[in-house]
Amino acid sequence: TLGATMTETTAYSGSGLVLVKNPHLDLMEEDVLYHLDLGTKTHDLPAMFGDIKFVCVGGSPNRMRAFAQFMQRELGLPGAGEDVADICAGSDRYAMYRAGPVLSVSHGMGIPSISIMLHELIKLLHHARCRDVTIIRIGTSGGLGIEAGSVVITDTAVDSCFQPRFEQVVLGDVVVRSTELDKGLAAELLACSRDIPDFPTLIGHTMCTYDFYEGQGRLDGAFCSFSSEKKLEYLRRAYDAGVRNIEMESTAFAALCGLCGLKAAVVCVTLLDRLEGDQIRAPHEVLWEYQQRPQRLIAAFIRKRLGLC
Ligand code: R2B
Ligand code: URA
Repeated sequence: TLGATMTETTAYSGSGLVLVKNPHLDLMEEDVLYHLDLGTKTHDLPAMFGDIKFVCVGGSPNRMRAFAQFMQRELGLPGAGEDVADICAGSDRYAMYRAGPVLSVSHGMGIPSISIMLHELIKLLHHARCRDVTIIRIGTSGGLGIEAGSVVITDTAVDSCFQPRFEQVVLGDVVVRSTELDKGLAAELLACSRDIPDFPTLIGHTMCTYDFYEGQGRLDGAFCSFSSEKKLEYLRRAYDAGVRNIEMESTAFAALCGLCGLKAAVVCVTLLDRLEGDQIRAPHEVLWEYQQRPQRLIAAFIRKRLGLC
């Protein structure tokens, strides 16, 4: 049986530094960021990353490389059009690229994968003494009652019971963490979307699940234990609770970034409307263009923040 429940909430960093709330870290002579193939003794992290102001994370390594190349062009940086180097090339778990003040990192699929990456990324930002970092997850999702290709900016990440919480078992106890995201940042992103008229952008709740198939109410997995009616009843309840899209990382992302005082946002494109089906049938070119949409919005946001437009 599970033990007591604790609740932890979002932190505020007045200094703009990343708050790593772990007393053990200070006692360590060296910190090896194993899955990133980086470390405090092997790399000069302040020199490599000290000036990073924007961190963008997304599931796929190739998409995050494409995003870094796109940002290189958008920011008019030297070397635009050339290849970018994978900073984590020594690890085949995650990929990391940089374009000026922008770091682009892949996180794989699902909460366990993004959690491991975030622990090491947050420590990296701490060791590098980065200040005033904004972190954004750009991803894909299934939409709820909205046109495929719409971009959803998350106001609140909720779990499969539509609650704004991230639960994790620590030493046998359930630790509950808040999944609040930065409201000001979400509003700023929505304002940027007004200058990109070619696709709809909206603010809504994002539901985060532990599975793509049964966990998201799909009928087309290898197993399914419910009827089509039950599925639609669940998805409509989610819609009525304010959920506009479904993905697999947002609660952990919001909770871990919130705990260390990082200003965080989640911006995902929807690949289909889950009230209309389960399978993703759009052609590759269409899906490829959909995946550009969050990237275009974030590029506009970063350019605006840097005073480039
Ligand atoms: C969105 O897309 C992936 C599943 O296809 C998952 O990582 C997510 O959150
Ligand atoms: N990613 C998800 O998690 N769900 C979808 O339906 C599409 C992409």
